[in-house]
Amino acid sequence: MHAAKNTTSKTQYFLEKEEQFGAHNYHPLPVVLTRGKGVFVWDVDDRRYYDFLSGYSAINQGHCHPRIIETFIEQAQRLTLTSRAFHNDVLGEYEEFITKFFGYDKVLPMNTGVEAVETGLKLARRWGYEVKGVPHNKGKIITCEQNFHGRTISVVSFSSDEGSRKDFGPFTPGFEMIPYNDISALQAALQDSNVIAFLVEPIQGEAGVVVPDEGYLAKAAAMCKEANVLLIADEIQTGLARTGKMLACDHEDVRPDILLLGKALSGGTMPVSAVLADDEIMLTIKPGDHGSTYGGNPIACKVAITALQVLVDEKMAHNSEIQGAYLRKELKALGHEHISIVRGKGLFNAIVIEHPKKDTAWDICIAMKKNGLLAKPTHGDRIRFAPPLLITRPQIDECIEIIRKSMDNF
Ligand code: IF1
Repeated sequence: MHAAKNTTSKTQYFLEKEEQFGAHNYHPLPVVLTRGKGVFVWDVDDRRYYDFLSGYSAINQGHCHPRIIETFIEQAQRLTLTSRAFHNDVLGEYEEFITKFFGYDKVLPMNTGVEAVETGLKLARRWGYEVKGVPHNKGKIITCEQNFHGRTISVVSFSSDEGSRKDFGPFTPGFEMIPYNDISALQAALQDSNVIAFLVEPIQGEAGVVVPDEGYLAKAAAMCKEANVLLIADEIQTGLARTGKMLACDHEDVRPDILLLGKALSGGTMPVSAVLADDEIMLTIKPGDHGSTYGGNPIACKVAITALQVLVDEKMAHNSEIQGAYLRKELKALGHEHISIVRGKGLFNAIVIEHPKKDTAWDICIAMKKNGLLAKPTHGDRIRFAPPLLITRPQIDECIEIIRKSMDNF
């Protein structure tokens, strides 16, 4: 009944199909999209929306970016997959491009974000036993409360979100959780000589865009170095210009030992992830020790080169910084009684809703949808605002107007 009030019969048709035949592991907004261009998406009734989620930051370059799509199609017509059993004429070119781009000796290509995380953890453990000399199977990896790194059993083994873990055990041992943005907790955890690595998001996305104190990352990096512990930065969501720099780590001139990338590495066209590290770490993995059928496939390689090039050519980090600051300023200027917090960096932002009614954030998202803007609530009271990075100032003005109008009813 509730859904029917907000949807047309055409939309309802698609909602019912998913409800009947798909697993119920998501609860999307009742909108059915059929095409996208730049900062916009259109639904099956041809209504246009601003996309303020950007596929959880996979669409930083904008929907269906012409250069990325052209690259995709060109390579798709030529060679799509060789597996890593044979060489192809694209992989090496991509490996050279991305390692020089980010300044690392080597790259290990994977597909999804969580595969990059798993790969980073495996690499760290190998390095811990074979280079650092931690006693076998005694290694520990430090992670943060409220983290989000993906959905595999090992990765949810160190999640603090009950829903992500309930009845999925037994879990993988070897992880220790500390509070995020807490330097003394990290200091204490690093006392243990069996600690191999510290895995951290430079800004916590799923937690509701939690930006740590200035200097946190730099201090953490220095302390890890001092303790001979690897810093693994999960930049799968914060990377690739989202926060106003190419990497969120760049805000504090931090160079992680292991860098994890995903999402926008393909501009939203296919799952492409990457793990970057120097030889001392990367060469601990030998032929046959790790891999993936699709990792480093020719389409992914070509698309990733173009996706990175587009970010640079269109100065998307700069635009993210400028428009992000403007968006936060205008959100604060709304002075809305139910917006208790506006926070973020670049175009990676969230508002926290304070309202006596529990589902207000969801209801606000439904109202914004009606007015032509799509955003997603998390944790019941937070709404993420993360549009594609090519959004312009007049477009932000229009979006602020939509947000204001949508919130006036609450
Ligand atoms: C879902 C969140 C975003 C990530 C970081 C690794 C991964 C992700 C920092 C895994 C994935 C996604 C997955 C998506 C929801 C989404 C999300 F709300 F859950 F936290 F973006 F904010 N590291 N994040 O954010 O990447 O394997 O999915 O490619 O529904 O699970 P993946």
